[in-house]
Amino acid sequence: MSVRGADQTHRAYLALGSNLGDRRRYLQGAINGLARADGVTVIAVSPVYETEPVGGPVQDDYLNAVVAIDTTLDPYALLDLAHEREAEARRVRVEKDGPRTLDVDVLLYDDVELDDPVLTIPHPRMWERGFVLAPLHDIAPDRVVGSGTWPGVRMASVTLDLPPAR
Ligand code: GSY
Repeated sequence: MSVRGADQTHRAYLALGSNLGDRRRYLQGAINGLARADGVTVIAVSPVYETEPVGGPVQDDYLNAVVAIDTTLDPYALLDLAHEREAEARRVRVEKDGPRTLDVDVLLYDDVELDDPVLTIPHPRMWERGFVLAPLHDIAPDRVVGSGTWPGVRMASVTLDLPPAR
């Protein structure tokens, strides 16, 4: 991977998901928290989708969305920031692929390809996940190959807001 100078801005896409508690509040809290971080500007927030759980135990449906950011953070610092947002939502890892207050995944970072034990970009399972592709297609159609309709994914009745300007 090569990432240019620290002040260079990179376009990244993050997937957000929640299926526990006040799902919309967790997603909006994550977006606002990302926007508060140094070196991050939230550029776009997708529509929200209500989605059937993929994998794991029987559990409630998720709300999923994707955000586009411009960032001077490198991919690893961005991953740390994603984990901080999950911790802020008091996410507890009880069961693999089980219900969660908040999941934040780094999907894309410019056209960087990265595969090591800490981080894989593009996200290795994103191309088979309608709950990622539908909202990503809405805000970055050029980054998605496909029809724009995916099974188990329907538009939710809630929306998310762009965060307040800093
Ligand atoms: O990988 C993200 C967490 N997750 C999800 C999700 O966000 N949405 C849906 N529909 N299913 C999921 N399974 C897992 S694990």
